Amino acid sequence: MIKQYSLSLVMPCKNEGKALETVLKKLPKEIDEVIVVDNNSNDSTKKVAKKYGARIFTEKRSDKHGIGYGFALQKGISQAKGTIVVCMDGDGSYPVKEIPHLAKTLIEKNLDFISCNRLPFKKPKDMSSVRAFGVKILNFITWFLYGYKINDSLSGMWVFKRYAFEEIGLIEGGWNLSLEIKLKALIHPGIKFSEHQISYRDRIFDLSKQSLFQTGFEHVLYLFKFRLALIKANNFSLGINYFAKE
Ligand SMILES: Nc1nc2c(ncn2[C@@H]2O[C@H](COP(=O)(O)OP(=O)(O)OP(=O)(O)O)[C@@H](O)[C@H]2O)c(=O)[nH]1
Ligand SMILES: [Mg+2]
Repeated sequence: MIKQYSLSLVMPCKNEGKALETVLKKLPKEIDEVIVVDNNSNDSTKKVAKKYGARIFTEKRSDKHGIGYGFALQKGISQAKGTIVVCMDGDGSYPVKEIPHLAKTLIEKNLDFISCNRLPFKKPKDMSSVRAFGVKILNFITWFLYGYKINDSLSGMWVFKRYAFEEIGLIEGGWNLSLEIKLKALIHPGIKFSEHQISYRDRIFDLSKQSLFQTGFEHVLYLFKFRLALIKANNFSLGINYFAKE
């Protein structure tokens, strides 16, 4: 609880047992509930989540590549009871201890949505150079197509007021949800969006299962498709006049 706002932390988890324990051990007292959305994990994910009193949900849907990241987040956020919702990976790469400060910033600056910016990195090993370059390309395409300057279009950590989620409506089931949630929050005239710097480190356990090039390609395609959909919906007001919203 911060001021009169309750806090829910939502984490999609697929085989993150070891990493999840390190996150839940450091949980700040201000967090009122933790939601873990599991997807057929065959490790200790559920056991660990239960040990720390998290609410556990199962989401079996996945996209054509077998990724259920977006579906898991949709499920988790829709079940959250907090007036402020925080989403992040359950792999220990995002800073759980920075949540109270981010939530305070959201409240005090009267914002609706904070996307947590990982760049620039303190140490080069915090993110591979291929991935960091990919993020910069996506940032550029976002600016080019939508007119918004964003530092980290692929951040997987967001802090937002629950009603913002109800306002924007999410549909992406795979990795594109990360772009979708930021774009929809950015372009929504009633949502005050901002980016805030966080510390970030590469995942601490297990090798990444991410297929960088396939995911990157899907992201580029998504950015173009979503822009086209806006044009078709006659949303021409969105253009290069709209620089960083804050
Ligand atoms: N429930 C569920 N969670 C998933 C699924 N795919 C990924 N996740 C979780 O979503 C979060 C983000 O996935 P990551 O594998 O960390 O993706 P990434 O951060 O791009 O890549 P690395 O951290 O380098 O592996 C993690 O907590 C995963 O466990 C899925 O299909 N279902
Ligand atoms: Mg990760």
